[in-house]
Amino acid sequence: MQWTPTHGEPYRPVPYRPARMPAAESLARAAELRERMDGRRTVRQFSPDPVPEQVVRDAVACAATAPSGAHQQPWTFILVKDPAVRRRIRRAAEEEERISYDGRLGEEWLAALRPLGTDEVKPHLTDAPALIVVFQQRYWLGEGGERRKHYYVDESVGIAVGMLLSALHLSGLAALVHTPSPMRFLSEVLGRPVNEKAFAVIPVGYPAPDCEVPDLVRKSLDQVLVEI
Ligand code: IYR
Repeated sequence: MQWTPTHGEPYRPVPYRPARMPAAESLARAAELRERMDGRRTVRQFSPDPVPEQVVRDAVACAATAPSGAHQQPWTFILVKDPAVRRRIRRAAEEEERISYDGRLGEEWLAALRPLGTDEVKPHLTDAPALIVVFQQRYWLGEGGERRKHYYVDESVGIAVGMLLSALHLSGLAALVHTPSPMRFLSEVLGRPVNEKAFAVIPVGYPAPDCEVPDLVRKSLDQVLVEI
């Protein structure tokens, strides 16, 4: 059934009866998933090798199953493969990032980034074979220009991006959440409508053969989970 925005009309309840997974299987799956997810790393050095495009489309389809405020699904994913467009994005991002790293971020922020060693040079934007540029739809825009506010847009799009990163990783692809700031140039380069605001640029591909990642340590479960 084709989705159309609802406005006050109640949904019709339909049965939801997924077969209950036996506990033993649940435990085994959870443990395996935990280990696989722990193997995910943010990658900044990409191989230019192409990726199976349908894997990326399927990962976006997974992301688009995310829950959202009032089921408004306030997201658009732009898959950029065209090298010329990726070069334009890189040029514009590096211009903004240069200003940011030259001081716009402020000393405290720059100090927080120093351990990662990031700077204004962003080769991943042109090395990775694909970019997924995620836009949030701040409001719904009808064809006649009518507007309807969207709710919990940051939360909804954040959840969708988390699901996207999980799907990409579990399908064997590496990714980076890149947030050039300010991101307005992305709307211009990609010709997006006024109701959409760029949220993140996600290069997708395989790690370069000489890829390195920082030896960072994750917080333990004890540190992040409080059980009451
Ligand atoms: N957007 C900049 C700066 C940056 C900010 C944070 I917070 C990071 O975790 C990493 C980078 C950049 O992409 O370099």
